Amino acid sequence: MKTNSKVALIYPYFRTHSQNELLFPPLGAAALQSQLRLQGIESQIFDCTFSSMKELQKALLSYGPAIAGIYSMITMSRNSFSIAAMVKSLLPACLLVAGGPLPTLYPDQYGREFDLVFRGEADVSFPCFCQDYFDAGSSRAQLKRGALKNYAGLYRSNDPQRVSNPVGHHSEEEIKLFPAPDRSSFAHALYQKFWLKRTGTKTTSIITTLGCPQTCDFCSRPIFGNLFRRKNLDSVFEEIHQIGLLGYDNLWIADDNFTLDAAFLAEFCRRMQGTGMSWSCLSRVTGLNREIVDMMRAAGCQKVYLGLESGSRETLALMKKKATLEQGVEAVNLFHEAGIASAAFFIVGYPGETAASIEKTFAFALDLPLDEISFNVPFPLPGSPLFDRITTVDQSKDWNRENEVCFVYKSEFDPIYLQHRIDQTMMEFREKKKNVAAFV
Ligand code: B12
Ligand code: SF4
Repeated sequence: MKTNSKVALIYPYFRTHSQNELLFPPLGAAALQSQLRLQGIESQIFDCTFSSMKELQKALLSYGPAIAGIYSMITMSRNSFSIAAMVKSLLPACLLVAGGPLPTLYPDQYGREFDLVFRGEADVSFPCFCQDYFDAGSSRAQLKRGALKNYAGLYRSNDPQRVSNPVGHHSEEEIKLFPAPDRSSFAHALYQKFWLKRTGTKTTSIITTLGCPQTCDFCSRPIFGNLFRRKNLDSVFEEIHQIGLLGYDNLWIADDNFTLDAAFLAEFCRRMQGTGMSWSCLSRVTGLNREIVDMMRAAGCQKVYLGLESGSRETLALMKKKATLEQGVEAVNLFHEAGIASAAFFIVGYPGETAASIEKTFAFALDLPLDEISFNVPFPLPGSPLFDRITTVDQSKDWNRENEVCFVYKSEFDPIYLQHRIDQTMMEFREKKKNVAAFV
């Protein structure tokens, strides 16, 4: 009898329809799917974005996987656990595996409900494990402790069979040989419909570099960490070509800090010219100058997302941002003058800041020629230095929606007042933009 050797990769995000919602196909699942297929393993992605729990249930029953791999992150933990419970009751023989940012940070919590957890970058370890599991007959009884030692980042919590393998990062040389993420099974028409309605472009995400060497206090980089690595630009441009064939005309570059390596950025910009595709990216405010910014514009860059974070020097120091207010102002002006739209993220209510410094942030945001602004209260992301410092984090609280103004720890600031001031500032910002548009 042929053993079942099918892998289901489940991305447990169901649309929230919140106004901050941004929809992108999950690149982690796409990366794993291409690696699994390279090894000849049958797999299917179940992207829940446009689906419902009922539809997922029906689709999983009909597919009948031997392994169900479920992604999880801070806004999706409840969904991940509900889906795991559903798989357990409907497909009891199916091996449950968790991966992604939150299982990486809380392997024990996930290990109680899942058979196994893969921490960190799972491009090589997870497909290798799947192959060995199938070769051994797809049975839980085969999961001997000794054999499980071979897979980087693998974690199993049940004593005395506990396994906790070290988490590693793939080297730049390895990454340069990885296949492009397999985007073939996503609902591209629905993603494009969403983006056309929202921005008039057909946007999708891409990753060209991994990791960020900075150490901002509030940031957690659970998967790619501090080690900065570049993909092979030949492969990146083959991926961009494929993305174009799927009907997209705009890229949302999801790298932690796309402008970090000036030589890589320059080569990217050179090759981007003539593709007819526009793009946006995340950038720090440091290391920029007019030449770089003009080059980005000539290559089709339409928007940058900047982590300005605060209008107060003292608060920037608390956040260990290693960027000055002046550098923030200069970056915004450079992009503005080059005709690249800029969107800025701010955090208000940082532990240790004052009511006066919060007001400085609101004033700073209104003063700059920015095209979009957004404010958040600090969210101590597990894995960040901020999280380690705050002792009053309520572990049972997580986000269910993007950008909620809700403290998950005992803060000295009143969230109702902050929400009120955020709403006022947003209203002032919209008014200012209207007046500028009328003047122009
Ligand atoms: C793109 C992105 C988004 C996009 C789109 C998400 C999407 N559909 O992919 C948008 C803009 C919508 C977004 C929004 C948010 N995001 Co976001 N996002 C990212 C970002 C920058 C890249 C994700 C990505 O594509 N990575 C590339 C792929 C290849 O990596 P990966 O998904 O991690 O997959 C690897 C492993 O995790 C693992 N793996 C993945 N899936 C599985 C499954 C199994 C079974 C296994 C075994 C392994 C495994 O293997 C993969 C290959 O190595 C990451 C930061 C980062 N650099 O990773 C943050 C990140 C995931 N986001 C984060 C956050 C906090 C948010 C928001 C809550 C922010 C906010 N203020 O609203 C929202 C919530 C969105 C929501 N939908 O609920 C955090 C999560 C932290 C946490 N502890 O959970 C991260 C890590 C950023 C950070 N530094 O804090 N995000
Ligand atoms: S906030 Fe940005 S610059 Fe700072 S550590 Fe995180 S990814 Fe790097």
